[in-house]
Amino acid sequence: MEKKTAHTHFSNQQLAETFRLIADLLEIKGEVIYKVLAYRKAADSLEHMGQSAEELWQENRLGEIPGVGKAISEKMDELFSTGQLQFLEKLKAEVPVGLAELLQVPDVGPKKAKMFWKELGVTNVAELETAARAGKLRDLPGMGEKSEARILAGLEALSRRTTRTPLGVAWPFANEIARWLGSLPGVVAANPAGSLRRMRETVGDLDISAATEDPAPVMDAFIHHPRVIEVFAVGDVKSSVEFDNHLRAQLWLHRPEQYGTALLYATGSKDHNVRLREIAQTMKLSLSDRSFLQPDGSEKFYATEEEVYAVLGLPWIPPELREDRGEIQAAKAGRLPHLIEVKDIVAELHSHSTWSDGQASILEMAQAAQQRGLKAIAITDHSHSLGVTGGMTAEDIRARMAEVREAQAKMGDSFTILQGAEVEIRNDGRLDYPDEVLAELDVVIASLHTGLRQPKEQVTARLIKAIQNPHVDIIGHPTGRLIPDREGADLDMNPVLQAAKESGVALEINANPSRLDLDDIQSRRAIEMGIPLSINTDAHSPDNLDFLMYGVATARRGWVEPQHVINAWPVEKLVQWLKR
Ligand code: DGT
Ligand code: CA
Ligand code: ZN
Repeated sequence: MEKKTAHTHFSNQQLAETFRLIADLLEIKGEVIYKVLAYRKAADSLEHMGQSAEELWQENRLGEIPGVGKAISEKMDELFSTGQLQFLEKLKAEVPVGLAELLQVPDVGPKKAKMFWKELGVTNVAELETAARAGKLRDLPGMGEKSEARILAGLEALSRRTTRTPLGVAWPFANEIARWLGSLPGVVAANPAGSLRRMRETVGDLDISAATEDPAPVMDAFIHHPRVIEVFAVGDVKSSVEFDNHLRAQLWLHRPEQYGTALLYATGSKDHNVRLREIAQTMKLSLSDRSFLQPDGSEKFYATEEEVYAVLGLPWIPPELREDRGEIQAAKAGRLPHLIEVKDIVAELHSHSTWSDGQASILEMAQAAQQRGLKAIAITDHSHSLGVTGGMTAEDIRARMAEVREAQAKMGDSFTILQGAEVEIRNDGRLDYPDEVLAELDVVIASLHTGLRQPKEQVTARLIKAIQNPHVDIIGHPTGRLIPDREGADLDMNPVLQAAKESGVALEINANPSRLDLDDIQSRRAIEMGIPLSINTDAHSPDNLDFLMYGVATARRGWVEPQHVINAWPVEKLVQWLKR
């Protein structure tokens, strides 16, 4: 059978966004909820399936997509065949399309969006902000000054979120694009640069550097990448585009002999580059994005970053340090830190199993950890007061011990399973378990999950009380922030760090890319004070163990070395420390 040809190409991501928009508009309109959910389910399937929906459509196989019934496959058929969707056009005429954005504002659901529209004529986020600032929301039914203030705070959070992308989203994507570039004919190297290579917790846009003798066909391929939806500028050296996930990217192309200088420049940070240029000037050299210009007007090119740094009398500086936070002085003095690496981590000390809200058994978690080269894992299921997670009672902990012992027997002597719990710090600073239960555990993590909005003094005192409990080993994700849109608790960090130092409690760098908590700067302060750190993934499934690289990257940005991190110590030393 002959394959169909599309009038317009749509990536899975674009189709998913179309169906999410339909779902949002229908929900605001007040359509029955099962129809709304059907569109969202189809959007999820499209995003998560490996195959292109367009290819399936060409072969009349849209019906094979899970969650896609007749109504939705007909809509995809119309989109591919005509580039348009009458149903959506009609819907947009009824419900202003800007209202869908309102649902992104924390605290605004479909009912409120509809009310703001019907009562105040608000049709988009900007108009909502104007109305909120003018104090017009507080008098609406079910609203008040407090809810108006929450919406304003939500609008601020949203503006932070829409301008920067979390590293956990950008990193896999940028590396996929760089790998693809690297595979094109004539490309000898391709690397993500910019803030992504420095592993900042969020990135503004992607900067990708590649080396080739023949830039034109590479640029051409780049701007025609199937996921590019807009091209802003095309040149021989630099192009800039937007991808279908709304990440913007610049590609910088240089000849291989200039690649070291080019990659260094594009990696930044700007402040780091400025310092390097100052050093060059003292040597009567001018450092550009491709070369050193000599006083006689000739240019010197370098293929590697090492050579560029060497000209400036410096050793190579790891990208995570390039923030002008003292790295150049340290490099000059030969005092760069020996930064921790993923391979230094020997134990995962924060993980969840089916005994709370994890998806895998204790044995499966242990096996996944061993496959990743680890020598130990602590299973730290939630305690019971965190109701939503199906946390453990004290009796559950005892029952779980049998499963741990069984799993340990299957794993053998070369891998250690530690009994642990992530214990809720209650609103008054007491822990969820009595001391005699805590005493039976190998690893006690104490974490805040609720009451994060308590006033500064109260939440600080609460955390310090937990730190001072002699059974606590680690404070999990200390501030409770979520990237990009939930600020952490309003902690007074100085007394918290002081208490951790005095009690010898470790602070966690939670490696989940939506936490990265402690952050880089707090981690650096902690190690400077001599506080032990622990880098953990907080895995709720075997796959989550792969978050480790993000936690290690945050630690590296905080100048952390292996000796600062308890789970980078040999297992015997770690176990000794846990018994202290
Ligand atoms: P971002 O995208 O906001 O997360 O941060 P970056 O660091 O990726 O910054 P971006 O995208 O504005 O620029 C990419 C790199 O280009 C940056 O890391 C350093 C370099 N760069 C940009 N503008 C300048 C500049 O004015 N002077 C110097 N020396 N370097 C620059
Ligand atoms: Ca950038
Ligand atoms: Zn956890």
